[in-house]
Amino acid sequence: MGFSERQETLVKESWAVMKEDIPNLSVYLYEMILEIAPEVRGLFSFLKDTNELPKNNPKLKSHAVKVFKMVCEAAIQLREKGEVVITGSTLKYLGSVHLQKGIVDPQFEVVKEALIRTVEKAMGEKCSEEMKDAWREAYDHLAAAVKNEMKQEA
Ligand code: HEM
Ligand code: ISQ
Repeated sequence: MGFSERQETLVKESWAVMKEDIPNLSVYLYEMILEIAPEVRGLFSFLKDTNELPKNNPKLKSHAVKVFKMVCEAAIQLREKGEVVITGSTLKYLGSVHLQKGIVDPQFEVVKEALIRTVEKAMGEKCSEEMKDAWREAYDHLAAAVKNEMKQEA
């Protein structure tokens, strides 16, 4: 099943809302990740030496924003081309960062679940199963591209 225009719209619509609340939502994304999988704390340079979330850390925010934006970008590409294409050097870089950190497949599921909870939090009652599925699908394709690159580099 392809990615429909409606799905693309759902992702874009929610991202437009999420953008207005980046400081809170980026912290929330990490909170959800750590709630589901506390053991990943040690992987993040800005979390490993603290027991809390350094809310004003620029890296914390910028990484989360990149993840949100990349999933949104993936939705647009899926609709336009039927696949996710991350430009050459970005994909190589992401592959090497995650390979070096030793990220494994189940952790991609953790991030997906945390992302969906963040969409729910942002959208409140405007969130629907259809909207969450659109995010899930876009994320899965993006994650597949990153995992594939990790395999190439391993
Ligand atoms: C770093 C994206 C999945 C853990 C990064 C960076 C980006 C990114 C953009 C920042 C690179 C930089 O600017 O230096 C993504 C995307 C993912 C994904 C798009 C899925 C599609 C995951 C997963 C984990 C993870 C599943 C596991 C918990 C990390 C860690 C870093 C990182 C530990 C390094 C953070 C630091 O200490 O600076 N990722 N990531 N990522 N990612 Fe991911
Ligand atoms: C994945 N990689 C890097 C940073 C992240 C921040 C929040 C959620 C997932 C992430």
